[in-house]
Amino acid sequence: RQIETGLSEAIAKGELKLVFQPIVGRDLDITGFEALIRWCSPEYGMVPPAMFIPIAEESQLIHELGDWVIDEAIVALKTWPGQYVSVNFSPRQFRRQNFVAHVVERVTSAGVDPGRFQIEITETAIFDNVERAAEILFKLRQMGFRIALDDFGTGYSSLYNIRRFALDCLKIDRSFVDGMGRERESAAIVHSVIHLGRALGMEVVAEGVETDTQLQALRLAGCSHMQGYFLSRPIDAEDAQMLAERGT
Ligand code: G
Ligand code: G
Ligand code: MN
Ligand code: NA
Repeated sequence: RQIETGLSEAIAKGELKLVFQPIVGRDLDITGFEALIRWCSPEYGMVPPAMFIPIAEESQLIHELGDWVIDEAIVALKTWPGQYVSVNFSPRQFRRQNFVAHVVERVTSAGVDPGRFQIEITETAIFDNVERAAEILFKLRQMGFRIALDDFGTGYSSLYNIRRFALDCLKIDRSFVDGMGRERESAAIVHSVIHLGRALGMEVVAEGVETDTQLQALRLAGCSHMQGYFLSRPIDAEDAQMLAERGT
């Protein structure tokens, strides 16, 4: 409860910041950045999002927080040459009434091309109302937004979801990338998701690339995009802008 009070004041006090982790193509060219929230609290120190997002999710706070993230992502998009920004949306944000109108309003009124704004959701967000989710994603895509399915492979009915929904990008969960070098099962799953994505014309991003060995194995497997500490940790907006302008 205490965290909730601190969190609701954190926005006004400027204690939140957004960091950006590059997403790179095969030649290490930067195609986008994932926006990740950080809370630097004078009271609690650095609070990881895994700790405060679930708390925010329990109340309306998630909407306030989410809007702040959207606006910060928009600021970044206006300063970078052409890359996209991938913004995480939690299930409750996605279920919000008028979600589509809300996001469209914020992004287009800022004069930002929706084609550079990627909406990252997990299978959990769509699971409880598949019909409604399909409608929302279809509308967003019609408006030109990019849609990514995050943590792919860890949710329910994965294959059903990619058949049913309009998606631009599949993000292979880092647990599979991590297991690739050790287990035949993980390697096989990574390979098949890469092929599936390719066959369906989707971008596939392997998450959690931590070693050169993983990077090479993913390249060999035909993976088009990668993200992880080996390539870059999440960095602040100024550093991201420099990378974006340099391109690699
Ligand atoms: O950055 P880190 O790996 O610690 O993030 C942990 C979790 O918090 C991830 O699952 C990530 O998706 C989530 N997260 C990070 N930033 C945001 C955000 O801006 N909004 C939402 N809803 N989730 C976020
Ligand atoms: O759930 P989601 O995929 O949005 O979570 C992204 C989280 O993964 C971020 O908190 C980010 O800090 C973290 N992350 C990014 N790259 C790596 C990596 O190479 N290894 C690990 N362990 N975590 C990573
Ligand atoms: Mn994510
Ligand atoms: Na993920």
